Amino acid sequence: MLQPSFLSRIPRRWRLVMIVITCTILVLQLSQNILINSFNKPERLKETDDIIALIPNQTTFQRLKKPLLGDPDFTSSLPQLQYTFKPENSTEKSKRESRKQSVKKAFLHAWNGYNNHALGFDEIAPLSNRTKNTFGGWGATLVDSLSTLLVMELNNEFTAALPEVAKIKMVVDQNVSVFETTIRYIGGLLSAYELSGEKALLVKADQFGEMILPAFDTPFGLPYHTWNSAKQKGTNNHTLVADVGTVQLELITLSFHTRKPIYAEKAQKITEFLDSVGYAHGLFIPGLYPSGINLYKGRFTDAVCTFGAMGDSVFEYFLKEHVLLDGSVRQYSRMYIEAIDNMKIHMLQQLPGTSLLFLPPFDTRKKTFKKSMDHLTCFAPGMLAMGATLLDRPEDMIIAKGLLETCVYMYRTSSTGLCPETWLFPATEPYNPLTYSLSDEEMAGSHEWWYNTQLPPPPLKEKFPAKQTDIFPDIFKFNSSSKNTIEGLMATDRRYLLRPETVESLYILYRMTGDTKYQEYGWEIFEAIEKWCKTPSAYASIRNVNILEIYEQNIQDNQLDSMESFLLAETFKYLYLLFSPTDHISLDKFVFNTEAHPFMRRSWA
Ligand code: DMJ
Repeated sequence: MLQPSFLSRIPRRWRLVMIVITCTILVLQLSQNILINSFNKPERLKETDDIIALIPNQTTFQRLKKPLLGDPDFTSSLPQLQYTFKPENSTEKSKRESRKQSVKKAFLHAWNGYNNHALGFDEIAPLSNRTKNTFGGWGATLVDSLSTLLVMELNNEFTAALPEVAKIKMVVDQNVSVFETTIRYIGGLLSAYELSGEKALLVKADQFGEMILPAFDTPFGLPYHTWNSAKQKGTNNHTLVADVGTVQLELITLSFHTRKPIYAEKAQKITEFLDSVGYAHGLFIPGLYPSGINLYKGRFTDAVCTFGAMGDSVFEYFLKEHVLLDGSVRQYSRMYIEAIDNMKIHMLQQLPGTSLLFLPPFDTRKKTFKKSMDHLTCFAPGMLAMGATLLDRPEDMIIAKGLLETCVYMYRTSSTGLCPETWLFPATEPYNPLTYSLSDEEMAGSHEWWYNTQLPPPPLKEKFPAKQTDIFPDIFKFNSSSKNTIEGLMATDRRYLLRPETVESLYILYRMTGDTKYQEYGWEIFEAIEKWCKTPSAYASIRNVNILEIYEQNIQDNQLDSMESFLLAETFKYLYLLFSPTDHISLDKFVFNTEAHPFMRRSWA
């Protein structure tokens, strides 16, 4: 106990400073407690209870006779996603089949290269044939490829890979991304388990799950960005919204198969966190989550919301949780709709006189955006198209098509036919459904209704007829020898990293609309990958997608010694499915995790 005589000896100024400091600490502590308590309000956890109740107490999963066609007993309570295709004629069939076989051959080339030079390591370096361990050294390419081996019916290769999977040892003294471990390893193992019925794969997925569980023991249940399983330690207090919001599909499915509710509980606690945050946590616009999070404070650390790097898959997972659980938990579609509605109001940009749409990162506090977009954002067309049908939002299909045309445009206007990692776009205006894709003449013609508020605007359907194939003005119809580009639209990061997002959206849009132009776009992309990325042992990323044609002789000089596992998990899988019979991995029977591992859709109610 401090004596009054001691206190009175401290100068008055210092006593005041001490009081101010003590009060500040008390206020901070109090507000932190309020944050934690407001997040843990019992009513917020209702949906957690709902989802735990859905986890069966005994597994109902049975090995299917034809797993690639999905569960024959499942009929969704959600709207049908796939277009009703007419039977194809023999010419169409042979063209499609030959393209499918070419993609399969390309996948096998990469798979064999990995097997011969890097089996058990995370990646093969495709130029030097060295090995890389970037994701814990557990064989990322091996595990990430399993579901593709099954989808491509490479059953001998799949069986030969199983003993290698059995050799994986969990504990490593390395900081490994919790997000990547979940989407590549747990997602890859679970999907391959569902497609093959190989119990050992589920056991391994469960081991990975147990390994990362302690990473979720933080004040708000948000997992560390990286986790060291040997030291049982996370790296720091900062993580990303895509990291915390992209574990739900995998953890819920893991609970379903293991009958251990703990995984789904951890996943749902994160969703509850995102559902409960508001202005006090740094969320300025509902649903537009900024990308950085301090996991100890339960607050956003920046204000920039993006559908590209660091934000992307959180939005994808709101919709896919709705699909996985077949609409039985309403929270996910509510959160998805809130995000997409505000994205359309605040973020989406249109380029006057064209059908091109852009979705740039957006500062939700200053309400400004950078005029740039990255290839990662090209997953959004697929997501929006699915949401359009599932949640009856027809305008989102129009937006999906416009965004996809932009992504494809970036491939078709580079000198290699490959897409840059990021690009800048010219002056745009905010997306407006009434003026989107109108030419100057059409705008002038619509002057009256546009300026005279007495007149009702024309109905949306008339502006956007069902047939969308010819929405491009003539200047955008070009072949590879006449590459028109738009002034001010330019690549900033000119690398192509073998990314899948555009072909992912092409597969989804093709399966949903039946429009064969999406197959043609996909084939062009595949041919460009074959030409520019192939190496004697595998496939390489590209330094510069706009390399001058005189360098065509030295393709190797333009290649980087890197092939991420998503080429095998995603890019080749989506291309293969684009040219497969349309009931093969149907969107009405499967939902893909963000690493393209198909999970079986089932009834939960
Ligand atoms: C993949 O690992 C996943 O698709 C992830 O969601 C984001 N990007 C890469 C591929 O580009």
